[in-house]
Amino acid sequence: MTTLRMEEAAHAVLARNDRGGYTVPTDRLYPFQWNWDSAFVAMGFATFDVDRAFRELERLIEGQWDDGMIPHIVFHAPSDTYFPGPDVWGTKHHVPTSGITQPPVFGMALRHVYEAAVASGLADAETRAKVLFQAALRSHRWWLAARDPEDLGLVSILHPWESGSDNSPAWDEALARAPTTTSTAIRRKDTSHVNAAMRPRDEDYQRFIHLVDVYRDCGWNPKQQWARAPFKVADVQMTAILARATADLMHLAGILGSENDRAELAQMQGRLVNGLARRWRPHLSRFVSLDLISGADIEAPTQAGFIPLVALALDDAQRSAITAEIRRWLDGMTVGIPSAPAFSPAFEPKRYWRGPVWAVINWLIADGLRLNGAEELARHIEQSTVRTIENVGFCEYFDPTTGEGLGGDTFSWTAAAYLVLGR
Ligand code: 2M8
Repeated sequence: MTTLRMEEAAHAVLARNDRGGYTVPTDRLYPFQWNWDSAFVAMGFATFDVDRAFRELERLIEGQWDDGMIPHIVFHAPSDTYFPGPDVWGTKHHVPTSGITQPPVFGMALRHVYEAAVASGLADAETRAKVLFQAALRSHRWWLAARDPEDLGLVSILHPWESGSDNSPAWDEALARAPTTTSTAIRRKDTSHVNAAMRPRDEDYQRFIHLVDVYRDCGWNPKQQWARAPFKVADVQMTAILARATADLMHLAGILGSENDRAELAQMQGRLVNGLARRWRPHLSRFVSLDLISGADIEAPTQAGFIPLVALALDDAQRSAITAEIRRWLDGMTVGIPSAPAFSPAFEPKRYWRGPVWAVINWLIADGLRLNGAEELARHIEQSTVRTIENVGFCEYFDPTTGEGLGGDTFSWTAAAYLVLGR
């Protein structure tokens, strides 16, 4: 297909997954609105329809909680093709939602969409962006209060689903402490849509649902959850995305907020950048998350170790070490960056977040490399992502060893990544 035909095909994927101002990740497998998927999708829409891009973000914050949290799933309309649905979460929000969150790409998306709207002359851009700016600011306040109560300069996940990298090898040790017993009956639907060999294992689901049971029993109260959490990881991927989104909001504060908002964001950003900078490990040439229950570094190699590129200005030694490490992970692969490298004992090239390549991860890492002056490697990653999508379609993820498309097809965030990275 020509590039133009592929762009039309990407628009068609987004149109097909549109459920009325919000976009499902893909039909049946994920029939609701997901938090970070929608942020990426909004940036994809911004390449051709800024009004619809705003709508995506506006619909997401319909699910925002009073305390500021933006949930990881908003259940706008019922569907029985996904587990766990709203009954399992039991959050009692007026729009049904899950009770956990996901990476706050929202602030990055807001800047991207707002700038595209201004460039295209959208009449109500500022009014709409102001509402979204306040929602983003409230959610960042929630992050620091609820998920960094000990002032580490790092925000924590209490559930692997929050990371977006559900069954990443990074969580293996920490998740093994969560029991496999559940009070909720587990009725997986994912394995009826997608080959079970490409999905998390049953044991992972048992632990995932055990955690949901614990937090539901806390009445979704952040303080109680923090005190009782059997899984608590200060995650460098999450912190980096939050720090970057905070910088993007600071940039917008001059137009969309007040001087106080800007000062508050600057203070948050300083705290996060300092916390993140302390997670660099020279002997690994990447950043590492911290298991707050054991107190140990999480050294298992995963893509998360490179995500701080989006938020930090690395020094020369760090920059050459991290780029060499990324090149090592790409070595021998048909397409990179693998979510776990081929040299890792945990590497499974077809199993979800244990090896496959994800277009949105490449998007973030390429963006961070460019910010850090590694233009050539950034370009290489973007182009190989675009070529892979052209070869096999808008798949959920890709086998790094073969370039094969895996998981769900006609996937929204892959279409959005194509539109943004292909420009
Ligand atoms: C995957 O996660 C959901 C749970 O949130 C699932 O497997 O049921 C992850 O890839 C996550 O990052 C993504 O946001 C979601 C929807 O695409 O699917």
